[in-house]
Amino acid sequence: MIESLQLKNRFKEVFGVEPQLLAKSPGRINIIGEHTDYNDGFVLPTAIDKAIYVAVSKREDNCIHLFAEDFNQGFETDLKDIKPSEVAWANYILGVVHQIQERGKIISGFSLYLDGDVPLGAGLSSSAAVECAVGFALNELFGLSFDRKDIARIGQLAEHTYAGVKCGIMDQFASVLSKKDHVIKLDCRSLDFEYVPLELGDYEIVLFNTNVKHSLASSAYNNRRELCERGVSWVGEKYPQVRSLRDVTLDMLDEIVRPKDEDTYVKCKYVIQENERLANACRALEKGNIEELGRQMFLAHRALSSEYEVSCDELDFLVDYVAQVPEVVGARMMGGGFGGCTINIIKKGYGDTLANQIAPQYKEKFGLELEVIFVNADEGARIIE
Ligand code: GAF
Repeated sequence: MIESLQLKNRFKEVFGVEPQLLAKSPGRINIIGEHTDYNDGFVLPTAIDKAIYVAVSKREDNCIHLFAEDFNQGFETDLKDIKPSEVAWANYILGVVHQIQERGKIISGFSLYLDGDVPLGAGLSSSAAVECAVGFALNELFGLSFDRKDIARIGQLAEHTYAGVKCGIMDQFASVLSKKDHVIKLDCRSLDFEYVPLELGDYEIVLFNTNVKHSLASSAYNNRRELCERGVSWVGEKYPQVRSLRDVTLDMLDEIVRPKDEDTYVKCKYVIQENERLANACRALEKGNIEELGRQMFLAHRALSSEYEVSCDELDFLVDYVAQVPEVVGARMMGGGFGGCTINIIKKGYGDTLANQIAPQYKEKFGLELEVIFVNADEGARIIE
């Protein structure tokens, strides 16, 4: 957690004035339902108690002055000249400003300071947290009257246009709409959702960070999305009511997609079955059957690895390892894939012992440090003061 006083002091040091407003928006975890969001499917995420913090104040002119603590770097531009930049971190903010302008809202210049404790590149959606913290803060600062769903959508489109990742809505939605100690069962087609209590009994969630950051992750992500869309367009030629994989059955895939292309078939099938696993997992969670919830997570991992092919050796090693450990009931890779964290459902208090057991073997095999991260399900974006 980052203290308000620290944010205010740093803002003043960097920009020479007091901030008018402090806001935060968290990173997220997802229990199950991966790569389903951009296919109009279901997801089961929640925000975590690690967030991106922003401090902002209006300026007298039309300039934007930004400063990112993690990079110890500033960035300046004019509101009349908002375009993608070479400075990667600034794009998440510029993309949000661009989306606000696209919606015909007038804002003046501002200074914005950014800090946070969401580990970067760990698959905990620090980028969505930046977009949502910025969207949330500017909405309040300039009285733009966006609701929380608008802010999530603005963040998602910023990611599409300024970061080049054609992501779904899950990460931004979780960052702004989560409720403490609950997960969100989100229908990514209608954006209807319900809060499901995250009651794990004798178990708790522990993340293992592979510390792998795959440079091809965004192109592979966009490729998976294209394969899904291709499958939908083939099925749609015969069944015009079909708009997304949400409307596609396994029979339709067998009939139409499989004869055309096996790889597209396997990817589409994964998505349909992942929605089924999520439904099973949700029922199990609601009944307090944590063993069954965990079993669905292991199944999901296997499919993500061998069918959707978005895992990597490091993630597979960690999931295979814990699958042999009686204190672990479920584990899988989490998020877009190719690195980041595994999410594990572990007997309370056993996370550190297990991490200490795995870390030396992990280091020996991959030359990387294994990091253990404890998280709690927290509420979404908020104004701090
Ligand atoms: C990334 C994306 F940003 C999400 O929209 C989602 O598709 C996820 O990968 C995979 O489930 O986090």
